[in-house]
Amino acid sequence: MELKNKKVLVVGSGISGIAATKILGTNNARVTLLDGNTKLNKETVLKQIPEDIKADVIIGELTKDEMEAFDAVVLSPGVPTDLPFVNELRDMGKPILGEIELAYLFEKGSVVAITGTNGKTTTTALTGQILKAYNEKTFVVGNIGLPYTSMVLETSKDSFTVAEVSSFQLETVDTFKPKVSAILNLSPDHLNRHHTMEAYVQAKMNVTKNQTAEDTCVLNYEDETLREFGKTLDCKVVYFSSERELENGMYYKDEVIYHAINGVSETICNVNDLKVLGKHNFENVMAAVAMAMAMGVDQETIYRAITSFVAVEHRIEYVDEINGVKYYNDSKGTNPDAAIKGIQAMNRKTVLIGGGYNKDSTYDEWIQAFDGKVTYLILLGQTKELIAECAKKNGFTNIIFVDTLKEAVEKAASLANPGESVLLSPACASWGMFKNYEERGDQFKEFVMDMKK
Ligand code: UMA
Repeated sequence: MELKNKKVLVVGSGISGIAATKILGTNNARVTLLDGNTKLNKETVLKQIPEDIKADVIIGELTKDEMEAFDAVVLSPGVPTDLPFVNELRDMGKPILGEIELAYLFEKGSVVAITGTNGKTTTTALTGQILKAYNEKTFVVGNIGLPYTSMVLETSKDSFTVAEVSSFQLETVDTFKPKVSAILNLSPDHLNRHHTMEAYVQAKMNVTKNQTAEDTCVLNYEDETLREFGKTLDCKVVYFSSERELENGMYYKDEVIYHAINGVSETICNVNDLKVLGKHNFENVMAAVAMAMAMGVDQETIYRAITSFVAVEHRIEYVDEINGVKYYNDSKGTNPDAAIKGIQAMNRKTVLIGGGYNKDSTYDEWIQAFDGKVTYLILLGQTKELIAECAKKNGFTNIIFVDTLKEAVEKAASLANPGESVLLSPACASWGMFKNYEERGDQFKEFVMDMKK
């Protein structure tokens, strides 16, 4: 798509929208940056755009005439694709691109794209670490927190881009064609945005949309939908399993990760050599190794990279021990499935802090995973009543409501006995109370550390 001198509307002035504005401006498109949050100040938004880039900023809504003037529209991931004004723009025949698709128009190297409900960030970081050890020109971008458009101009024929791609971002891909993709797992998430599980799964599957015979897709064999989906793909498929031996692919058995070809297995590593814990992390490692192999990385480089990899921030992250109580930050536990992994990783009695933004999730399985381990559930945010109701229904009644995260940490500290843990693993997004899960996790760590002073 030729963007020079085209009038492009960018929707959303978060990190994606600003990065998209910059790349469009650099390529001589005429950009209008729109943000629907009327609390924003136009001048503050303008300040984030470099002076040499000419862009208009509109806060609020567009008129029909304003809409007519655009040649194309770029949506930030957080902007629902079925908003009335987006539908109107689509009906007017305007091409609607996501920020990932926009970046891909400038991609010169090979792309590895990772999606799934949980484990994306860890797997992306790990795959990035392996590929970087093999090829210095490796960029790690996307949902992990660095917009793809902010790096893509640095790509070259021999570079690798490892992109974490969310269902939001995959809704709007068109020509995006990763050389290697992975779908790690599927469980209900973001249903307020996608409305149905089918639509959510379809968005995730879009990662393979343009892959052909020379490309590879890595899939979790233990997810029935993904197992069946693999059979329908034109590209090469590599499965991984943490439950059974595979004839072909990666599998985990008796503390060892293997790679099998036609029934002949070779050892990749013993999981005791890894610095990450839990079966869900072994799955992430298997997926990362499979992707690295598909990118041509040798086993020695893979082994060195996976055994030196440490867990990513905000994912079951150990904070400190105060008065015999261990504090863990799992702010990245933004849906029930992820939060279940958080509880499963605890090996002591735990005071759990949960609740946040309502994504229309159901919490029964999460509560059932408490399994006698959770002593108290401290709840905050929009979902607190909803979760409390669900907990009571499932027989868990040690519930405390708080208004702020600070209050939650103080309350947790007063309830946890020496030898126990306090875990922030909310099972909900942070939005509404925090900018993002990183801010929530950072504040949690700060409040914990304050108690040491
Ligand atoms: N906005 C509108 N109209 C709307 C919705 C939002 O104008 O209808 C505006 C908001 O007022 C705000 C801006 O859009 O000013 C925010 O845009 P955004 O929500 O797309 O956020 P960004 O800061 O651009 O960050 C996005 C991703 N955010 C979301 O998908 C919600 C980040 O993923 C990602 O790291 C970043 O792009 C870089 O690619 C975060 C996330 O929470 C981590 N992702 C979800 C998840 O992991 O579960 C999908």
